[in-house]
Amino acid sequence: MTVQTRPSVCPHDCPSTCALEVEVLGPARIGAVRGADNPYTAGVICNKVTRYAERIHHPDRLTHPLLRTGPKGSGQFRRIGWDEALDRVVEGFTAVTAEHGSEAAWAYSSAGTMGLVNRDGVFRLRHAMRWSGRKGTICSSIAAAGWMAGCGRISGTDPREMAASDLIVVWGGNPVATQVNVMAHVTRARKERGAKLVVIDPYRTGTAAIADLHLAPRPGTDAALACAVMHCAFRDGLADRAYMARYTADAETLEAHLASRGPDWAATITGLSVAQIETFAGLYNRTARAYLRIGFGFTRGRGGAAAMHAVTCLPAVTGAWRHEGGGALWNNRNLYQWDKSLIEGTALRDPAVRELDMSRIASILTGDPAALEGGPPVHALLVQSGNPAAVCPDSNRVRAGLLREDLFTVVHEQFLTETARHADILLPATMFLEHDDIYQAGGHSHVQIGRKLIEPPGEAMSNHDLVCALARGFGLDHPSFRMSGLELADATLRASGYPGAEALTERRWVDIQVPFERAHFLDGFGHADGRFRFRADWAALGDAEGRLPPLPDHLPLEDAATAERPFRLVAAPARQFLNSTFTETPTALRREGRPTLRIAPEDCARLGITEGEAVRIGNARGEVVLHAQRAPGQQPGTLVAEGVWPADAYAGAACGINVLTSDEPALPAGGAVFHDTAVWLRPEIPSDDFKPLQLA
Ligand SMILES: Nc1nc2c(c(=O)[nH]1)N[C@H]1C(S)=C(S)[C@@H](COP(=O)(O)OP(=O)(O)OC[C@H]3O[C@@H](n4cnc5c(=O)[nH]c(N)nc54)[C@H](O)[C@@H]3O)O[C@H]1N2
Ligand SMILES: Nc1nc2c(c(=O)[nH]1)N[C@H]1C(S)=C(S)[C@@H](COP(=O)(O)OP(=O)(O)OC[C@H]3O[C@@H](n4cnc5c(=O)[nH]c(N)nc54)[C@H](O)[C@@H]3O)O[C@H]1N2
Ligand code: SF4
Ligand SMILES: [Mo]
Repeated sequence: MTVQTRPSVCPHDCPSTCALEVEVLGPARIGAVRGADNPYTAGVICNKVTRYAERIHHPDRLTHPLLRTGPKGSGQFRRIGWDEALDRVVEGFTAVTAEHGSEAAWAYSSAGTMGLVNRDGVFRLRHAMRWSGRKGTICSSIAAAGWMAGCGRISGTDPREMAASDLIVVWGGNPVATQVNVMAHVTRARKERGAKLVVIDPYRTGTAAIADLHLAPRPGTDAALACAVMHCAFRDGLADRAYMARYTADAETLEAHLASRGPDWAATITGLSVAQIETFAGLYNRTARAYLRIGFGFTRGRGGAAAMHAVTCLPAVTGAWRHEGGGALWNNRNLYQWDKSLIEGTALRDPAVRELDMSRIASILTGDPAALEGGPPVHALLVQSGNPAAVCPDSNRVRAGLLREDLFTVVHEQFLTETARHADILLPATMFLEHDDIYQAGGHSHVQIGRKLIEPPGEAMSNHDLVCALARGFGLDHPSFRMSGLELADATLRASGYPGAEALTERRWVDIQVPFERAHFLDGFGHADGRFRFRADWAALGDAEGRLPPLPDHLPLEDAATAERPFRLVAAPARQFLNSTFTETPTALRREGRPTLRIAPEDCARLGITEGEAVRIGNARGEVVLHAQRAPGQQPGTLVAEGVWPADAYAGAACGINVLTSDEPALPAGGAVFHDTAVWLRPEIPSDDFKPLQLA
């Protein structure tokens, strides 16, 4: 047997977008996957993808189109041919739009693949058909608004510069689980320079466990911590006044505003001690080469954008942006200069057609007029590259919507996910090694190409090919519908000023990192006046009512703990899963074990909860049963459940963790508040007269 090693790119929704080396064992078989020698990937990838053979050659892959035969959601289907499947989809959508108008059809697409051709191609189909659009809020809209408020452009310090940092602060992210190769760069800085690692996370994550300092604030209180750190900088003469005068606006206003927001004030809000806050403030404010590696987690709350803005103010006060290894990175998306007009069919778009907020699919499918923006109910749904039944907030209501008899649902998937179970027509999708695509990366600065390396199983079809086939069925004509995925990739690369597909295949990646001055905003921030804004213009970012605080501050916007629901739940990512992806692979399931609830030792003691015991948590939206895990390192009152497990992994009722989360849109412009949930907790004792336990 000859083993060839071929280049590829990880397509998953992860900031690392790793460059890969894939063992190809035959026309339709792969072996091990390794990290490539790309300057950022540096040979390190997560073990989810190392063992990708388990996922791509999984016996449960969908291989043929299926037609529902049992009741909705039963998962009972029979095999049909592609021609019949496409005819039925076209007929179903045509009937709905003839009766209810084109906006009654909705293409819900998500980020199962991050390849531009296969992720975004469905946009041109929906533009051409005038179906309702999809506001892409599920992941990053809160964080993006918060970053934009201060910096005005979404990019930051090259992550490779961590090698030159003396302090790395991982704020509200858990890279050991969620983007492991960050840790390779952190480890190097620690070894070579003795850099310190600080982690700010409500629980002792894998990253926090190896940090020099772990601060575990109450969830949703990061803005208060950030304010106190800045207060100390002004108080201790460590604010860089020359830098602020040159690069920022409203520094005096900020200083005056922060005078009353010191460590005592922040300690009350965050639950941290004054000493912890002073230690961190001293470390941050006194280190020139201080790198903030900012995660998404702390922004997944109602006040998340304000928290992000507050954190981004730190290097603008200390002037850390001026130094190599200093500054901050959340995401690099604005570095890329894509011309996606061909992929997205931009010219076909009618801006008058409504865009529905994907994070609110629960309210949308159950007919909430505000969520429907005053338009018609959704009667035809195409889901591609997403599993909203599991990953979206308020999943009992998502499920109720998917069970509607007057909803025609088409799902394009690789597996029989919870969403796929609710399909009327279920179509099999390829995986990344079975089609061509191009990729950008949020966590670094490389444009990459992933070529088709093996044949798909059965009749699985790529997103691109499905979009083109449906376009033909609807009688649409646009040049992009006649191009292959590779041709579309090539045309898009060239139109964007990057090497064409063949040249990029040869080179493997193009590093588009900008010069130091630009990456560090030393040639100006992204706003018209080039200045960092301590005073955020939230109205311009969509907060019409002005509920977010213009200056960095703690505003209690969260789903606050009450006497009835005294705990705050963080629904964090699991290391072996990627959202709901990989929950089908045996090794991931075995390593994760079962859905657990991390409970502070003090709470375990007070409530008499023992390790491994079944506990039930709930609120007005739903209830879930998990197994207790005694978890030192988090504050009493904080609960953490890792992973979007399949519903049937939870003991008792078939419902997952997102039955508890709310689909209330975050300020200023929407976004899901996954880590902002108040719940009650009780031991799982099957008795009707059991009352929720409360904190003393
Ligand atoms: N293994 C694995 N990797 C993944 C994913 C996965 O599910 N599993 N998901 C992928 C996706 S889509 C994304 S967007 C990224 C996200 O990756 P991250 O940026 O790491 O963000 P989150 O995944 O939301 O959560 C990270 C951490 O935020 C913490 N957190 C929650 N609330 C707060 C708070 O109020 N304050 C602070 N300081 N911290 C808080 C959580 O406890 C958690 O440890 O990861 C990607 N990579
Ligand atoms: N409780 C809780 N919920 C969360 C989060 C959290 O932290 N806590 N994180 C949220 C975040 S950050 C995000 S981004 C969302 C992600 O939500 P989703 O984007 O829905 O992510 P996944 O659950 O990974 O589902 C992606 C699906 O796409 C399929 N897929 C992959 N590639 C392809 C392809 O090429 N074609 C087709 N047709 N299908 C494909 C996969 O099989 C998988 O079922 O989840 C959110 N949900
Ligand atoms: S770390 Fe992220 S990008 Fe890298 S292989 Fe794993 S999932 Fe893919
Ligand atoms: Mo995400």
